[in-house]
Amino acid sequence: MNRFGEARYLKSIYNPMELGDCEAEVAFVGRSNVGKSTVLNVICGNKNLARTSQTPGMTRTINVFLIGKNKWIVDLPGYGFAAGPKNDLHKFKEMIKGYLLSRPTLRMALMLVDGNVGVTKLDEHMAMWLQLNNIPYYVIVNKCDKINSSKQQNRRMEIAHKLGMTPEKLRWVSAENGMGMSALRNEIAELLEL
Ligand SMILES: Nc1nc2c(ncn2[C@@H]2O[C@H](COP(=O)(O)OP(=O)(O)OP(=O)(O)O)[C@@H](O)[C@H]2O)c(=O)[nH]1
Ligand SMILES: [Mg+2]
Repeated sequence: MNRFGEARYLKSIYNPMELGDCEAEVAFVGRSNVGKSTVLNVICGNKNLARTSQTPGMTRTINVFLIGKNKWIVDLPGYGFAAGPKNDLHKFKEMIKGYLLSRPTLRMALMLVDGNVGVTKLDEHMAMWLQLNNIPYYVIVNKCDKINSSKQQNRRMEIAHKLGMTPEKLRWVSAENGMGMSALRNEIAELLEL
């Protein structure tokens, strides 16, 4: 049975140390505007759950969504957002890393990459940092609807290569047309033991 429909907003936190405990959690990480909040909404079948925007820098706190008694899906601010006060960049970075390093219940970081933009330096750094810190992660390529079908094969190889993984390991999705979403939903259900 699909329990994502019952997901609801729980809280927004600035300081990861104040998050409190849960039973199990997964978290969306990735560049600003890559579609983290949108994918979360599609997974839960509720487009009003997390706030999304065409402009980067929408999510500015650690936002927690609750499923069941005590399982979380966490939406993080994006990295690499350069507009706004310079201090914000540093603040977001600290928030994201502080969160990722302090959660023993984190089952998987769901790292989104923009299929149309490809892998940026910041994405490479994040993947390396996750590896260095032994944080398990999936790479999910979003916005696949924007990739010309003739370019898909090359893009796949290129993204995999830059992140040092085999192409088969990439998850290929689109929040726009729903591609890959039910498979991803099933994987998250398994990770959280829903
Ligand atoms: N074409 C297309 N657009 C998408 C897709 N997923 C998200 N978007 C759009 O991308 C924009 C950014 O989406 P958000 O979900 O707000 O991105 P985010 O990663 O949460 O951004 P921050 O909160 O700023 O870090 C919105 O205009 C979405 O509608 C997709 O699969 N395809
Ligand atoms: Mg967001």
